Amino acid sequence: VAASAHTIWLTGLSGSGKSTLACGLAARLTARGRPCYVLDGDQLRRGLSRDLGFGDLERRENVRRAAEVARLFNEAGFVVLAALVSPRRADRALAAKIVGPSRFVEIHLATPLDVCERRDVKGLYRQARRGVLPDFTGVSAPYEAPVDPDLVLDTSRIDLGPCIDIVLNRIDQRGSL
Ligand code: GGZ
Repeated sequence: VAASAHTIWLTGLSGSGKSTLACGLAARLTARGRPCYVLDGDQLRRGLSRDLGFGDLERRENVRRAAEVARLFNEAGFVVLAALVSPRRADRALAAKIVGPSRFVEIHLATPLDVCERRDVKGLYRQARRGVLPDFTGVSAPYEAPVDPDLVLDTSRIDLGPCIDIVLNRIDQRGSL
């Protein structure tokens, strides 16, 4: 079991659809009888990464911790659906190294900034534009798009159901399930 457990790493802006896709994938994998675990940056920051902010170094540490947790779950046989903004290329490379490159599937949720901002589910973009929330990815902090991701998805153009199918097909092809 453990040998086939992968980490599906979803990277993208706040509001790009990472958590929704991670949960949708988890539901479908569970229905297939695959043990899986959703690792959500927003949730991690309420516990394991409670001490971390959003500066470059602290994001790097947050990503590192998430990757270490992903590795443990993979070793226990769980497919991990990781949903972290993880805006830096170098930090995602570190995550891949920790998880193991052969087990790491990188998916870029490339939903355009203006769409994410219009969704503004939590009102964070509004706060970021007003200058109340500093270092906000896409507004006042950088997002480095993956150079060679396994998949790129724009959730403003593809509905959740088809997105889930595309990801599952891609990882089936890779022999990752
Ligand atoms: C980016 C922020 C910030 C700043 C709070 N920049 O859409 P959300 O709300 O639920 O997901 C975002 C989450 C980002 O945490 P991550 O652990 O995924 O980030 S990273 O991988 O960069 O460490 C967002 C919210 O926290 N949030 N402030 N300044 N996102």
